[in-house]
Amino acid sequence: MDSCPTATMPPPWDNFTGVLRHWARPEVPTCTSWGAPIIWDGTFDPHVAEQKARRQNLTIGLTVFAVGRYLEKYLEHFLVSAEQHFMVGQNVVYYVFTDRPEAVPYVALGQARLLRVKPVQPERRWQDVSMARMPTIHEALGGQLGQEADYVFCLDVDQYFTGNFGPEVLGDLVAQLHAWHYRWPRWLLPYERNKRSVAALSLGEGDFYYHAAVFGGSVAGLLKLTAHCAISQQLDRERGIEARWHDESHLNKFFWLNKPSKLLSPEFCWAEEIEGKTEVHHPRLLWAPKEYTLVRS
Ligand code: 2GW
Ligand code: MN
Repeated sequence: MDSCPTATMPPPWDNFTGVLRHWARPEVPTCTSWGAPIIWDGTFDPHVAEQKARRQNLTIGLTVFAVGRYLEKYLEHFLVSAEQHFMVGQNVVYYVFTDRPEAVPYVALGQARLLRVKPVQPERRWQDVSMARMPTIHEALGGQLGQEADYVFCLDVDQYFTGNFGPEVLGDLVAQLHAWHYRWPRWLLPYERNKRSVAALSLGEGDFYYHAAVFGGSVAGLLKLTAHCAISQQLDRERGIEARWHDESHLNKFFWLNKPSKLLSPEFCWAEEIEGKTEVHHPRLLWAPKEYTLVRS
């Protein structure tokens, strides 16, 4: 078996990837200082991961929120592309959270795939729409979602799949490297710096900057993550402060305190407008274009 050069303990990740081929991508970091793999195209065998997941008869949840205008604008493309690329051949359950259940588009689903629509309150401020996802996901994990799924991925809706997004991404706590920031020195990363916020990290803290558009894990791992973020957001609110990047700031604090067991390369959440990054071989999920004037008004 391959091992992480810096790991002091047996790495927790060979369950799904089989052998992680570090040598396949010598130009990028494929292992963190605490021994978690960073999944780049070419470092895993998708068939090994798929067969392992099939043998375990896993069910994988996918949560997505489509509130207000984001429903018409993004949800259909998100779901249609997920049917083509997300956990193909596995048992999948989509949880679509929306303020307008009746407006959810019909999307034909493959075998062993189902979609549940869950009503949520529309929040007045978009920052609250984004942050309200943490307590809502937490509650779902404590109920039906937590009972029917083994692993869950929680995604922004303003993106679409363009390549295979399979069981190689599964792990107890999975974090996404942010496409804009993955090469930046850590003191420049856009963490919350105000010490009054629960999300604050000092200049010497932080491992990577993680993107809240994609995170995942086991039900137990995500119960812990969503509880941390929901409680921290509430504490900040009681003090009259809001972290710089809302739920994403609290997520970054959580992953500083609780190291992710697996990291996804920016190929798993890529922005097409970023140019000249030859290490990005195979984008699997792309940011959809934003029309700020339309949706943020
Ligand atoms: C959000 C901003 C402005 C106007 C509307 C909305 C909005 C968000 C909305 O009207 N309806 C809605 O369902 N949302 C949900 O919140 C949707 O699932 C969306 O993907 C998610 C986050 O909002 P988004 O995608 O506009 O924020 P980004 O792409 O700038 O996201 C990053 O930063 C956010 C915090 O500011 C979150 O942490 C997000 O996870 C990050 O990717
Ligand atoms: Mn987004």
